[in-house]
Amino acid sequence: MDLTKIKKEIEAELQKLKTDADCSTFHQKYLGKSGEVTRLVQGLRDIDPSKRASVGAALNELKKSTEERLFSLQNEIKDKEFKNKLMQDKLVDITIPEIHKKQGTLHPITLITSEVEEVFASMGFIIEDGPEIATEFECFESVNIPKNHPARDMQDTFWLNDGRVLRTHTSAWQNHMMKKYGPTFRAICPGRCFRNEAIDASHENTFFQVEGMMIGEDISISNLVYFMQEALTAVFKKNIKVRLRPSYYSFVEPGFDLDASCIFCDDSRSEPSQSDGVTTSKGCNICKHSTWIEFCGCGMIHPNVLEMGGIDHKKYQGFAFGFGLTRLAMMRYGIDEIRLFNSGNLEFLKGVPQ
Ligand code: FA5
Repeated sequence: MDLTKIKKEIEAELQKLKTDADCSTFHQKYLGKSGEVTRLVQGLRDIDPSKRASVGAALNELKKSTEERLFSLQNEIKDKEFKNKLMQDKLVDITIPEIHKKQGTLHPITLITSEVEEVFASMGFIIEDGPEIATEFECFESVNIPKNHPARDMQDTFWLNDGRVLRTHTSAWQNHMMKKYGPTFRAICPGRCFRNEAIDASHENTFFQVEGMMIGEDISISNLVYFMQEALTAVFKKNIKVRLRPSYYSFVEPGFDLDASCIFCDDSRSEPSQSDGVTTSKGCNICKHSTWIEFCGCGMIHPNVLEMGGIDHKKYQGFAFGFGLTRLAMMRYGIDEIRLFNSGNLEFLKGVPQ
């Protein structure tokens, strides 16, 4: 088995990858079920037992490094392809003179929304769009927050004269999605939300969220953990771990806060380290040296909420989550001031990588 030769061949092939389709062909050729590296690993049983351990270790290393290189190259390529597609999209008004077209950039919320939609759509989620004005039933009662329930105080609300509200969360669209799609579906609903809150560097009165729901038979929290981990890994192009902490939201039972492993931390610093006799603490300033960042609320949909959506809670279960899309954009593009998003500041907009 000539490992040096195959290593060289793999390296040369990796250099040639230009499109997402090239990456898939490469994966099939080397790492797929009957790929060359896979066959070498399978062939280990036929080699001299005295050499098996060392060859096995070298092969595993080759497989792992090839997978990692491919994963990061494929993400880079996909990113480029996606951005090219966005820039060519019909969203651009072709009647605008050429000179203006070149000056424009996409708003970070537009970019992050498209990215999140693309990731969830690739995992089979329907993309829903709910209205920014909701009835009191949609925003509160349908998600198990009756009148006078203390949970209403957590979301300071803008009321309209006709008794409707500017939705305080995208959960206001949960009831509609259940009635529209019935007892088995998965969907996300991104959109603008409003809360009558004091504004500071991380709180706006107008911000974006994404609601996610998956309902069916035998759905559990493991499904939620899997999808969130996959989605965050794809958005941040880095392996992200997630963990759950018990929390309270009246529309889920049990309810959790989901933390993501800190995207800003150098992975090698996930434990305290020592150099020149000085111990430095783990993590970074952004995760307050915990290596975790609080990401979203989630849980198993409360039986009352399923019933109000016309779904038999004894037969079907589901999870729901809701995360701050504006806050995600802040993390993704390294923006530390939320007020910039609605400021109309062109310098800020031009600075966001397209
Ligand atoms: C909710 O709004 C729940 N509807 C989320 C949910 C859905 C829980 C489904 C369980 C199941 P919360 O109030 O924590 O939860 O808001 C969710 C996210 O919205 C926050 O984590 C934060 O990222 C974002 N957010 C909330 N208020 C603001 C604000 N004033 N400015 C910017 N982002 C905000």
